[in-house]
Amino acid sequence: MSTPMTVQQHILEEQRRLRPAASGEFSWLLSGITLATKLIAAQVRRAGLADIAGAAGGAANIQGEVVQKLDVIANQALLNCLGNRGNVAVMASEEDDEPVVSQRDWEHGKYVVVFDPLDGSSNIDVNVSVGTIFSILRRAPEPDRFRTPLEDVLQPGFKQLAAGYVVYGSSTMFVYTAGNGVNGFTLDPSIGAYLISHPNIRMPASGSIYSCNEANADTFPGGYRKYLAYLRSGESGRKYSSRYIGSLVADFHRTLLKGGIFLYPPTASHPSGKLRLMYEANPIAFLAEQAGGKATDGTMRILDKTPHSLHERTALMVGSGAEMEALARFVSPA
Ligand code: P6P
Repeated sequence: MSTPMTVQQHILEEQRRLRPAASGEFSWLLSGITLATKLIAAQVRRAGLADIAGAAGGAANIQGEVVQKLDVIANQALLNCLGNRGNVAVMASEEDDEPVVSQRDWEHGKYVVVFDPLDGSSNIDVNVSVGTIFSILRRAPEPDRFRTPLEDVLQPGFKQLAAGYVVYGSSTMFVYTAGNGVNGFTLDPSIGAYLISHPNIRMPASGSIYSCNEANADTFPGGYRKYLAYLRSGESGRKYSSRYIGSLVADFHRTLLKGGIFLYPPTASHPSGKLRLMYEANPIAFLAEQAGGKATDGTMRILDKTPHSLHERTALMVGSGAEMEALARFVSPA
């Protein structure tokens, strides 16, 4: 019986094919992420059974959000599984105010990993899909001056070596790109392995779903309101449905597979956008472009944005070419 390819085999084969000189270090790093997400999946699957789904004693993270216990567990799993890989120099998490240094040694510490350990965690208590999002950068060559860990992290999205997410939904799926297309793997809990289930994912050139928090629509800038009216009017020649889960990973995963558009424009409460550039928008944008889609902040390509702080926010519009090109006609760069 031939077993489907595992994510480890896929990563190794891709590294051998694309970077014959690769030392296997990159695939070793990615295996740290897959291990952490299996630990997280095990906890997410039993969240209602133990007293871990509730807020972690009301503690608040840098975002000022009540930290769910699963957030803490997920963050610790990633820090532990990546921290002992030996080739990760710096880790930066949505849960931590500052980056964590794990390997200052320039010879070994080649990589920087930025992640949102459990995105959408406010949905855990109502059993809605949540996710882990990650972005892998190369640590710049040894500088001729001292550089802080934060300087190692703050790189524009086009410098990402790899990016991906795990969506803890009806099944647990690992979706990633290393710059050569997007591939999806489904966790088989009976053997504890991610097996290839969605090879070479391509985002449809157009879709019939738009996704945004309609409660904010009255405070979107005018161009976005006109665009949503255009989608609803049928002028595009397509009938659209509205779907919004409130977990970026779940809303994007649907957009990746079905096409259409996800929008989080500027709002009255978040005039610069709500989503985080480094560990939400950048990895999602890399995946979208690798699958044939587009991602902007309404004025420019997400991957071209220069980050200025670890937790900075951005507007994010991401989706199929047809919907993104139509959007650009309504929302011209400032
Ligand atoms: P709103 C979850 O908190 C999150 O960061 C993303 O996963 C999600 O897309 C967004 O916020 C939802 O925000 O304002 O619609 O609840």
